[in-house]
Amino acid sequence: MVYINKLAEHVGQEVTLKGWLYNKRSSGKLQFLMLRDGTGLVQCVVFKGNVSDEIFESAKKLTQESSVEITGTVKKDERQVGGHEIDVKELTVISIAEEYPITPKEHGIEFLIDHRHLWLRSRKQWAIMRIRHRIVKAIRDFFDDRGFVLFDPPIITPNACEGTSTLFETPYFDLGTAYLTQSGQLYAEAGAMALSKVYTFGPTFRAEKSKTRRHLTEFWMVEPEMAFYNLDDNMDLAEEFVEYIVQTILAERKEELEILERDTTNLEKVKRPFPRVSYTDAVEILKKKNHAFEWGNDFGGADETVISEEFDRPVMIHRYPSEVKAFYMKRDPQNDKVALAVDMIAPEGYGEIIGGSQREDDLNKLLERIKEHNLPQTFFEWYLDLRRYGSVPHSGFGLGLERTVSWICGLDHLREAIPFPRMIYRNTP
Ligand code: NSS
Repeated sequence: MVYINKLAEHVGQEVTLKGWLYNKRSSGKLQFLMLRDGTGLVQCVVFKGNVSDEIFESAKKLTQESSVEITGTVKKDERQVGGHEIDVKELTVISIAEEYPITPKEHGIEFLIDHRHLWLRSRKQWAIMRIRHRIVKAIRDFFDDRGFVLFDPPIITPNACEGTSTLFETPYFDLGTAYLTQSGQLYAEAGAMALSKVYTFGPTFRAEKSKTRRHLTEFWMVEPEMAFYNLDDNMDLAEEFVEYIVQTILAERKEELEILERDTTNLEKVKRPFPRVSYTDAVEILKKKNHAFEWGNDFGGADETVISEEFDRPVMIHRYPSEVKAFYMKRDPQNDKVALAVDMIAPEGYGEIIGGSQREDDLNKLLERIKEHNLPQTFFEWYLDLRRYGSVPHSGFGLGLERTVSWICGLDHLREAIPFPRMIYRNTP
């Protein structure tokens, strides 16, 4: 058996393909079967003069998404999808599909998501999943090649990391309530003290009440954490990382970006250095554009878009008011009102893709923060130990995988960036 994406190696040869009927046209003695096998599409031509009557008849009976085995000769033909065509000699039906719910006509988005298990077979979804996979590989290659160790944090945790309002609870035997992790960061900090540079990569959970196109309740996040990195080192790494992901996809997923009709002009500009502006200066940008905003608030999606329009590549906003940021962020020694935090905002209205910071490494200050945030100190004793036993400056960030996929693919909504999206009003299929 040969895969469609390897046909170039078999021009002039007879091959056997296995797959599904994507669509079909016929005219008299000819039937044109568009076959998909998960690696690509190829047109298979059934000519009445070349095959038995049985084969010609069984080709006629094939419905959309029927599974089939086809043997024929590979011809090079640049005009065809994928650049090849198959001259069919043999055809065996594996399974005739019932009437397929997804047809070439336009379907509403709710209908498509209800049929997500089938929708994934469509050309655009195929392209998105292949880009997602390549982004995941780029992420792992980037860190693996730079001496980072993959470090897997637990998913079941006893407490909150990013704020108590978005926790998913689960009963946990005699120990009461446990929570699904919102971020592996606190554990990654322990990892960095043991291994110097680590990254976590896995699903995280947030009971977000928001119904926006930028929120999922289950999403994947990659979180590098580095001992002896300050905020500037952290930003250097973040921009190198995002440049690497985008440039890798532009180089290696051209066909998929074309299928998605992604205009890549803006992606091509994603090169270091990225602009860096302080939160305070970003507020000034908003004011200059007559966009009502008060210093001290967190930016919403609309604010982020207005700020990012000032720049032609991702922008890093640093030093946010400490009040709106998490308890573990270090305050700026030059100005106690701001935290050594950084968010990276993607261009084209895609919003925040990275959130990170330098961490508070002073035991007493961290204890104060835990009290201010009304967090139960007993649960954080292990985390405080990291400051008791050889505390060092350290930093890290988290990049949301689906937001990155959505931006690079040019999608309208995060729900197409993950195989089976989980949102406030949807946990099926
Ligand atoms: O809340 S974050 O801004 N930061 C953290 O969780 C830190 N603990 C990361 C760290 O420093 N190690 O989330 C990080 C990113 C954010 O920029 C988004 O890209 C993504 O995670 N994110 C989400 N993606 C999809 N859906 C939701 N609900 C979501 N929330 C955050």
